[in-house]
Amino acid sequence: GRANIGVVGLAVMGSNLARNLASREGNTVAVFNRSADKTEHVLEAHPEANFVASFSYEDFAASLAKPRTAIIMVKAGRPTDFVIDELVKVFEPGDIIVDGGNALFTDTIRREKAVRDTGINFVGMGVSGGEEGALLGPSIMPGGSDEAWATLGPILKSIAAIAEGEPCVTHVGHDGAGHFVKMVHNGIEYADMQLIAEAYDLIRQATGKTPAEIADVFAEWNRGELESYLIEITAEVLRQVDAETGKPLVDVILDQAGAKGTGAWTVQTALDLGVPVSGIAEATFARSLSSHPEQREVSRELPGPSGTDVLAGKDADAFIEQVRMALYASKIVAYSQGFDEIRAGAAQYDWKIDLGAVSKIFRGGCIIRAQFLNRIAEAYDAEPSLPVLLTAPYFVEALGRAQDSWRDIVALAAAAGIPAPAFSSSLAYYDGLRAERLPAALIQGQRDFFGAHTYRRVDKEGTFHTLWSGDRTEIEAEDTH
Ligand code: NBP
Repeated sequence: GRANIGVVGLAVMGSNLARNLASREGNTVAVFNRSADKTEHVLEAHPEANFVASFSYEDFAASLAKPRTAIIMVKAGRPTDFVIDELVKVFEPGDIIVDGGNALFTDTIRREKAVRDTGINFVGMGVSGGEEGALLGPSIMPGGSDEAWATLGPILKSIAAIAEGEPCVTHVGHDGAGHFVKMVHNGIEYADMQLIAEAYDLIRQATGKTPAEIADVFAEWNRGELESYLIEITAEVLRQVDAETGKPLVDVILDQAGAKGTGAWTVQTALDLGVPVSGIAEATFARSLSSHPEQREVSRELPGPSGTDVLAGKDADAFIEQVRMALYASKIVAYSQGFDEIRAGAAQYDWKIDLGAVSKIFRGGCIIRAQFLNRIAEAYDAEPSLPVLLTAPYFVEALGRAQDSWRDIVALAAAAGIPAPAFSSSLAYYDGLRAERLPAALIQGQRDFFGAHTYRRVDKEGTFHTLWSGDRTEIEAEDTH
């Protein structure tokens, strides 16, 4: 019989997704890979799977029932364009091409437009959860048309992760909305990881506990409000002992963090949208800083704090609890900023994104899966147009509980000379939002001084300019800026 769904690209992600699809009742999965050896390998390794293999794009199209639905899982960028071009040649109007790779959302918007002109549906789909997620149930973020979703939805619901009885997939919005949300998911992931790393570093430096002992701290945290996949794996990593040296593995891993670019995309996009995702930005920059050994080498002798040792005589348990509070508060900020970027992206690109539904599909399958996301879902359920997530009652209460500890920890990190960029920038963001008056007023004055950029006043309507190089009287100006 003909296949009801197809997969192009049988590297790790594609082959696992194809196996996941084939494991569901009623699915026959058409598979195709540019190089035949990968296809043959997949067939040999998984004889039980209900696959129909093809070795050309023509045969692949012929093996699919209409309307044809195919998921592309190839390297993002040029390879994806190449495969789309080939599929467009052999598919027909009404068929559905899905890109499940890590595409930049602006590429997805461009591709969707181009493919739509042929009458074929194009769906950009974020897939999170890595290899294991693809096989056992990822978090899936499809964009594209309502028509495509009608066909695709039931298939995706059958392969997605399940969180509290609900499949971790929702039709995020049109064209590039799915890939946009996947991008921000990755940005939040960067922030969450950096915050955890800062918490570990502070505990280690302040209490002198070993990585294995700190693993116990994280395991304990994972039983409370911080419960999440990232906290769980942090305990695993910290507990790991290097077989070769007998040292904690974390002490033999080179301290230079890599990145594949989605954090940077999230920050670049946020800059364009004017959304202050400072936690994500700091996390991305912290990876960059770590990856410049030549700069770190020449900077090692820079003077550090000259005062007394602020870390001496700390009560370890009390300190750890303060760090936990600081981590929780900073995490609330990071997610609030990420969701703010999604909200702003939706406004800019005309997507109707249900932020509560997005938080729910993050609860399973993906890297940032956590209990915490239920709180976000509740916040948006209660107030769908909530302008700042962290002002939801639950978070206000949590921040109120945490903020004194958060301030202590940021102050202590600064006094001790321990970098905590994500902790401290999150706190600065929080205080920035809270501020009755911001020094932005002074900046407007400076801008007016050197560039006649004008300003508005607190006490009356209109736009004004001071004649700085003249008699310094104020005139009402045309609002041109
Ligand atoms: P890769 O990103 O390593 O891509 C390898 C696949 O791309 C192979 O099937 C290869 O075919 C195919 N390909 C290339 Br390269 N150029 C091609 C072309 N011109 N025409 C046709 N096929 C071409 O695979 P992956 O790690 O499985 O990831 C697949 C996608 O999923 C990527 O976009 C990735 O960013 C995304 N993703 C990955 C993860 C993860 O955890 N790894 C998670 C979420 C999303 P060949 O066998 O003939 O060379």
